Amino acid sequence: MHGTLTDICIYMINKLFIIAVLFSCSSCKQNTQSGVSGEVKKISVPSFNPDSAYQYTANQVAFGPRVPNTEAHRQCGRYLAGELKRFGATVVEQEAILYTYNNIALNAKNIIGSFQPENKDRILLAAHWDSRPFADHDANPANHRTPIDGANDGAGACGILLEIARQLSVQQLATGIDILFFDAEDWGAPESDGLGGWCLGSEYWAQHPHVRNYKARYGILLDMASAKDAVFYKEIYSLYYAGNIVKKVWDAAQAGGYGSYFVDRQGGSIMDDHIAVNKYLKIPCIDIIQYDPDTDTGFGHYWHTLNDNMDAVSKETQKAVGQTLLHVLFNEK
Ligand code: AHN
Ligand code: ZN
Repeated sequence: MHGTLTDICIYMINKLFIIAVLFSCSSCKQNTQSGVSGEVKKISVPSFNPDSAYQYTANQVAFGPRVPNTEAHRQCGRYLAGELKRFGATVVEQEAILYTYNNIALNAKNIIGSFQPENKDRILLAAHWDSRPFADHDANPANHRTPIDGANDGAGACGILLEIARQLSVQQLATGIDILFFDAEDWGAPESDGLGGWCLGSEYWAQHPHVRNYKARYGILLDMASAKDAVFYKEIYSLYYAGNIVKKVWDAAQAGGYGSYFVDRQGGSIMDDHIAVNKYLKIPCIDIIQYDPDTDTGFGHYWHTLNDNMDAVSKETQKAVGQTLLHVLFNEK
């Protein structure tokens, strides 16, 4: 095929073009992909800003514990919906009265921000926005009925997703994105009262999605994804329902230099908001959730204690998770 001077020149020009593309952007991370025709396609992954994510986290915590039926909860709900709108999403506030394990009626609200709502091809990103009404794992039993800040367990994951929403207001994707803030995840029964009562908002949404016949390629749930030195093990239900998505996300983390956060180990099986999405809607959905092998529960030491405050949140972890999500989304075809 080669041999003539013209052939060699074209070959050289092609090579120089590829080299030029590879080195053309220093401020953003770029990958290249060769299409079937041999042309080089640029993929630029935006840079996740952890200062923004941290600020969105702090703003939620500043309302006070976001326990359903409280003023802080109502105010934070308004804040989250307002931010999604500010970033150009179409917002649905899905209200429902949901009953706790001990039969308290909660005025719950799932908040859904949709980018390109008309696009049938979608990806779902989710986190719970409520915080736990009782610090039942606090070292001091006097705190066992005190509501928690839920800086990690709630606000941090929503902060990461708000920063993703901001990025989507700057740079559109080919895929439609739904950012779903589930309510009433964390009113599960304290161990002394028996089990159950978790994930009420996601159970409701998965059985009454905000649009008829809702479908997405896949879903990614974040929960406790912001703590200092957090490590993410591969959660067992996620592997069972959506092993290929676990692989996609863990590979993206590796490629972005965040392999020390996303380790190639199996974690626990966690009852969380991804279960209803898999079970009722059959949308393969994973849970990115911190696993701590050094605690009895497998959750971080701050879990369901009064120490789950802003001091437990790390910008580095938020960057690792947020950048990995952007890497996944912006490499989708
Ligand atoms: C259980 O403890 C059964 N699930 C944990 C779900 C959870 C609580 N995520 C955050 N807080
Ligand atoms: Zn919790």
